[in-house]
Amino acid sequence: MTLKPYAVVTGASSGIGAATSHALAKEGFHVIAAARRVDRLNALAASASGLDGEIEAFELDVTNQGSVDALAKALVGKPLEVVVNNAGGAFDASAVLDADIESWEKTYDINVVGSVRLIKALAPILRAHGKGHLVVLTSTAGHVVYETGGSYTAAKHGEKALVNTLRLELAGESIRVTEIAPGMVKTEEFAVTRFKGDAAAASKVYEGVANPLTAEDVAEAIRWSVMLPDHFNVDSMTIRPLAQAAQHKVIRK
Ligand code: 8X3
Repeated sequence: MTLKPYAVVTGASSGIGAATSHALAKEGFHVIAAARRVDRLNALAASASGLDGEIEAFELDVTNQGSVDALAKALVGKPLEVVVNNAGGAFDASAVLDADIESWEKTYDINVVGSVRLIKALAPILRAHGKGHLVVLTSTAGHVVYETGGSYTAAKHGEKALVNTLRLELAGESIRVTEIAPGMVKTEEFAVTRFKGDAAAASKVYEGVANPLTAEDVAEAIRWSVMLPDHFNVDSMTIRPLAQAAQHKVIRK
């Protein structure tokens, strides 16, 4: 029996990662949904029953080399075709001169170093399979900066640089490299984490905005770029709600 193509999605326990796992399982992938919170992953896996593909939970911490190595080991010999590097996040909303150094380190560690760690570990498996697709979730914060966004915008600019470097270095191989850069996406956790659990501050981000993007909207952009023919590479896709014409141009009613 031929195995279904495999896809790894990191940060899969909620939001964009969970929605992407679902979208790819619907397309027939065997999705390895990876994150730290296994209870959530198990619920996600159960929700995929009846789809063409399936979701398998895998406990992963992208800031831990041993954890990433264990994922790579589990995938040796598997037909891994897609890696969606989605684990990341913002952990403060402070001006640079008020910077909490540990928060900057954490932000860089998860968004940039964690991405390198994952991609470095899994690229040999894509190579062994003969073709593959690395999809990296950056952010419009990787394209422009804004006040009190320093730790996150710096990390996302770094992650974008990583993706662009990788595309140059993998040129000539059958591995596609795509950056998906969402703007305002309303998810359960992103803003709440950034504002350290302050739900009121988090909800202000989306106040009066008609239809911020959803996790499912972003998953659709990822799904579309993954399902394109192998010769068709989306280098970078910027997606925003209609109410957000630019980082600082948000229409609030
Ligand atoms: C999240 C988008 O505008 O909060 O990646 O930087 S923003």
